[in-house]
Amino acid sequence: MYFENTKIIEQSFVGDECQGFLWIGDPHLWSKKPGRRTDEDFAGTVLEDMLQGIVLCNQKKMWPIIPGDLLHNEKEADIELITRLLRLLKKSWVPPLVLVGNHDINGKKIQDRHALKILIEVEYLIPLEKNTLYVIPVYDGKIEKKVGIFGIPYGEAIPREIFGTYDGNMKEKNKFILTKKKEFGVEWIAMITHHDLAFEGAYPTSLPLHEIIGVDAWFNGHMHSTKRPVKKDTTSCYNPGNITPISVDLSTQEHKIWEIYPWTRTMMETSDGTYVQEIIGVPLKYRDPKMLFDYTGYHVVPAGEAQIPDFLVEAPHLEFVEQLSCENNRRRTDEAVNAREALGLLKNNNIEASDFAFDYLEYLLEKSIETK
Ligand SMILES: [Mn+2]
Repeated sequence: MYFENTKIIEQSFVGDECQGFLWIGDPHLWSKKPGRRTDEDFAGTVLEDMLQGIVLCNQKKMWPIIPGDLLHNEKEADIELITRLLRLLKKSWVPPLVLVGNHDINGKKIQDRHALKILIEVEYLIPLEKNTLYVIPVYDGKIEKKVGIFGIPYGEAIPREIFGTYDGNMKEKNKFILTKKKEFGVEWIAMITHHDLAFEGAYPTSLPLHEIIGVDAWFNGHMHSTKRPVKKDTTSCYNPGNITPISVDLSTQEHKIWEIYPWTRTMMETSDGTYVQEIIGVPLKYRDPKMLFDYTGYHVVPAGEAQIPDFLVEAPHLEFVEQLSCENNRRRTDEAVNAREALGLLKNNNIEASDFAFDYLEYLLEKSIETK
């Protein structure tokens, strides 16, 4: 049972006010700016997008969820940025729930040297940690119902069940889940992850989606493009996408924040024609994609038509090179796009950017070794 040693923390200080949750995907707040962004003040743009989310949360009494990568660089040490972020978080009616993403930290565990830790320490953020289930009362009409919410930080294994496995038929399984939820004092359970998952059009080595017995809704950050939901037996899987585009390939995606109402009976279609509970996308302030990025020298090459450089073809014994060389595998990943953007900066002889590019390349290489 995944929830064997799980701490249950009741967040009852909101009384019967909370109406639902709001998804504020991967902000990537940074005191510098990603390679091709043209903003005078990139952090200001991201904070403005986040503020739209916080204002909506305050109006509608929704609990903000930040599914990882609140910060773009784990070495972030810009006091001005932290001050501006604190000023924003102070405006929220409740401290946002936050998951640790791959950009927030270096290594597996969040530590005192990470900027994110300051915000958790002063209780402006509530960390979604391993083995912790937050129980939040969420109002449904006139009735208060309890929602359970927990997170799996980046790099941690995703469970198949939370209350133990069950092999009986569907009806018996549902009864088992219901009984277990009652024991934990919740009626609906959401899990937040920050992983590469096999939604439509995702990277081929991404993790498969599957039922997690006991989890009603599985929400994933990390992948910045909006994917259609997927239904896996009793678990609905969502990948809503992030708020501010940091790479050119997502410049034209309509960036949204997403309202999540655990008790809604309104449904939305999945990628295979089944139905899951609806989440509602609220578009952020429109910014012309042509103004957001510098497209100088940028050529959009459709997947499959790109030429593999000779030096890559000559090194086929490396698995990541094989992956790059395989036409079907030529898809974007968050890390690869960022590495490419960072390398763009490196070419301009920017020392700080070269550190960043080096870190990314090291990370990519480590990742390709891990998947062997
Ligand atoms: Mn991200």
